[in-house]
Amino acid sequence: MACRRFTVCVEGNIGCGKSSFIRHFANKLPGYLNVLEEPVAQWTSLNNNNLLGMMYSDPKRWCTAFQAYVMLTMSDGHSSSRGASAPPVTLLERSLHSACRVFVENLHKQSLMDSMDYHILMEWYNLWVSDQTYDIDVIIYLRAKPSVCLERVKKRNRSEECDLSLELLEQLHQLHEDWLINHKFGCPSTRVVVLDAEQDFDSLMAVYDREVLPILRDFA
Ligand code: DCP
Repeated sequence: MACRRFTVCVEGNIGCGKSSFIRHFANKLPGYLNVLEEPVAQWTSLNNNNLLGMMYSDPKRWCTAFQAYVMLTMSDGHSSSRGASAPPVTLLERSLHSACRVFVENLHKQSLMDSMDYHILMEWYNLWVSDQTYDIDVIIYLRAKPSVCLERVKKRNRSEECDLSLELLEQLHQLHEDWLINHKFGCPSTRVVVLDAEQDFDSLMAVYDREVLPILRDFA
């Protein structure tokens, strides 16, 4: 068991509360977990450019560059969870998989991403995931209605997301459902735990402790 690595990945719509979930368990199990928060800071400061902001301002021009960079930074995260000195349990916020199965898929579906760009990113994705480094043991899907996510996005007021629409959240919600509930695309994990992420913060953390701590502790 000493060499076996266990990877848990948190997925869900923008604003569903993935960061709070990750920080909660990082505080709860210090030393047990290799916690990898999503590298949003890297996306907003690439060579002094805010690529996330550029993608929202002009998606047709920048969405491929942005998603290619997201995939690269995510791939770094997956790899770091396999290092010899990494703790046995890694908790990832999002993954290379949701970048492709949800975001790239949606941009292409909405005709914002060119078909050639889409196929090239998918070829990179297929190459990456043929390696076990990108396997996930458990996916925790924080499921919340798009309207609830929108309220939270508005409340946190991230400047790049000031024009984020309910329509976009509905599209992304449907793709999470297609991927994790309806199994329309290949799923990188045999185990998907679906949690209702709509309650208030304190009730949520109590549910998360009850449902997720045993999964993490099983391996830690
Ligand atoms: N994003 C994107 N494409 C990706 C990953 C993220 O366009 N492949 C964008 C969507 C958001 C921002 O990056 O504007 C961060 O999105 P996440 O949902 O990954 O993270 P949040 O911080 O919104 O998560 P939560 O609110 O659940 O903590």
